[in-house]
Amino acid sequence: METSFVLTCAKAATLDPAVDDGYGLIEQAAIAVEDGTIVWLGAAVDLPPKFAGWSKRPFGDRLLTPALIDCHTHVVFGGNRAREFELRLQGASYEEIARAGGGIISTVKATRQASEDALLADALPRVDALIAEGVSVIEVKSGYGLDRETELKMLRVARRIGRVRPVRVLTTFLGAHAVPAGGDADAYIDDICIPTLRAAHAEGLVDAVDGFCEGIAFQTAQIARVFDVARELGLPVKLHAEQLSNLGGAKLAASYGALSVDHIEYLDESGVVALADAGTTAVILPGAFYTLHETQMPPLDLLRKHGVPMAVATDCNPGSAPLASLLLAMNMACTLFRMTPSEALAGVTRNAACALGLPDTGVIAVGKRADFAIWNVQHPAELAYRIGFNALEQRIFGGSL
Ligand code: DI6
Ligand code: FE
Repeated sequence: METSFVLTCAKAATLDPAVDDGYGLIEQAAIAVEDGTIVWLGAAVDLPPKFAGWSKRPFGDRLLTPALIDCHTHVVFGGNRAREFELRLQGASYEEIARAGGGIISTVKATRQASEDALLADALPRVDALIAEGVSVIEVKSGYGLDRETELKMLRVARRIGRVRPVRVLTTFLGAHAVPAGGDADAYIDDICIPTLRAAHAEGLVDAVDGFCEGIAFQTAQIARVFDVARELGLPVKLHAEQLSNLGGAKLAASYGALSVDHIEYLDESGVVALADAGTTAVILPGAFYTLHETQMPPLDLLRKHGVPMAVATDCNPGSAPLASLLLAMNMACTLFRMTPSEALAGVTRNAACALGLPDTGVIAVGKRADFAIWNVQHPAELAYRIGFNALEQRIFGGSL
């Protein structure tokens, strides 16, 4: 395997924010890669002579973008919730099903029963679907265990995904996802969730800490106790916030310097300002909005007004977003929320990297990882425009063709 080469293509969308076309386009581009890292990029006619002898990888009339990043998933879980889908179609709401012991709690039961190998085998097809769309980084949350053993099992499975597939996996501890059946929320946080976080961290299984701040899950004061421990352990935080109501979760997360707040359909302007001040990324999850047939739209105009970066992710999970296509999530963000195609592409590349605190990927620039997606399209707007069509020609992962 050659470790240095020069890629050429008709167009590179670098996602360089300094270029004001929204895509950072370079026409007839060349990109020099050495040992998995970008060492030069620009117009092919300007390629410096020192790269002239390097082997060439011509991609003709193709479009090249950074490889995609799915910054919010729950791809590790047992079973599925197709029955609940049927109930919702008969009129039951997501909250009613959750309060009746269905919802997240039914997936918890299935996940506790599944072996590590079975969970991995179930997760891989979902991961493969994402990789097939040019994804190079996947965030994976725990949160369907709600006991020490199962939360650790989920995180070990997430780590294994990164060993058996050519994809980087970032793990997020989501012990504060739901109150176990028959349990007390405060006791669960103090006696199970926090000790489990410490154990998972000690085993090197946690890259970030998340929670579900919602009427059907946890209050801000309970999330704050988890975040205090995250801070003590030096772990970054993120939060499922203002998805079904506004409890002030985004402001709480911002006060901890959160990497991201996710969902945020009910976020108001004071919450948006808090995100802007903290440098927190807003993660937009149109798959859950679509699946739950929601009507409250996330405040995109306010996020734009205050300069909050927006990411887009699948939220791939068995209940509110059985979605394993990041391209479809981009299309939904545009069609449902009026995001522009360039915002959607930034949302699954540059801003998704910010949502994960990953400085080495998400844009095409010197010094970044050589993670690319090469598409059989003429213009980057085509990526969000098509529905149910994957135009990926090739993915390059860490310089490996
Ligand atoms: N918000 C979500 O969208 C998922 N979790 C969360 O906190 C839904 C999880 C599920 O319904 O299984
Ligand atoms: Fe989620």
